[in-house]
Amino acid sequence: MANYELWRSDRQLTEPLADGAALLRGFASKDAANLLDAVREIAAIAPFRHMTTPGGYRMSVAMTNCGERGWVSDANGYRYDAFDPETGRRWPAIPELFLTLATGAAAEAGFPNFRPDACLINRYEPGARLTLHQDRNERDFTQPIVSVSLGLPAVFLFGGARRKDRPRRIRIENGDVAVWGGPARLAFHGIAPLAAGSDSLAGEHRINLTFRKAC
Ligand SMILES: O=C(O)CCC(=O)C(=O)O
Ligand SMILES: [Mn+2]
Repeated sequence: MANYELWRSDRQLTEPLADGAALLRGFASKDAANLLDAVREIAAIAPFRHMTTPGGYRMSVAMTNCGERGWVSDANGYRYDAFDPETGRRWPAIPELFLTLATGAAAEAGFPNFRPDACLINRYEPGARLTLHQDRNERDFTQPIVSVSLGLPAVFLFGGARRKDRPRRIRIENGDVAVWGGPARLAFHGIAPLAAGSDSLAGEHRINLTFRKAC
């Protein structure tokens, strides 16, 4: 761990994105294989599915969840639910490795009291995208968002508090972790259409873990 800290601080891999937001380059790199194994175990219980927006569109990103609450979208709206609507069962628990990573990244970015109870798992295939949006279905906006990238690289769009604020385009890779909270908690963000590629661990996918305190 000490070497790892040194390696990170040596290369100054924390990139500020905005007041309250930072990109921790490579923060999850050493855990990537174990994180992806855990994602496979979760998906065996709560399968990836393409949810529908309240407006009736099929989302291009496939999703599942772990945690006390899971983020879901359907004709009734966006919300957090303790039960997986596909299986009728509770979502799998958040693995210890996920919690250690998420709370460690939050602390590194200046949020030492992060207590996530929800982890949305996004799976992108080439062409899949997430349009600019705010994460605002949570109750407590004093808690940050921690977002972990695994597998294929992507272009992260990070804007401001208004939809019309032009977003920065930032290339993010396997192991990068973005954290936003405080004055940046409601920043608009998204993912540009994923480019085709092949990753040694995740194949033709990008996997994203988004940790939140939902309730
Ligand atoms: O895939 C990402 O990096 C972003 C995911 C996201 O913004 C979300 O799930 O709300
Ligand atoms: Mn989001």
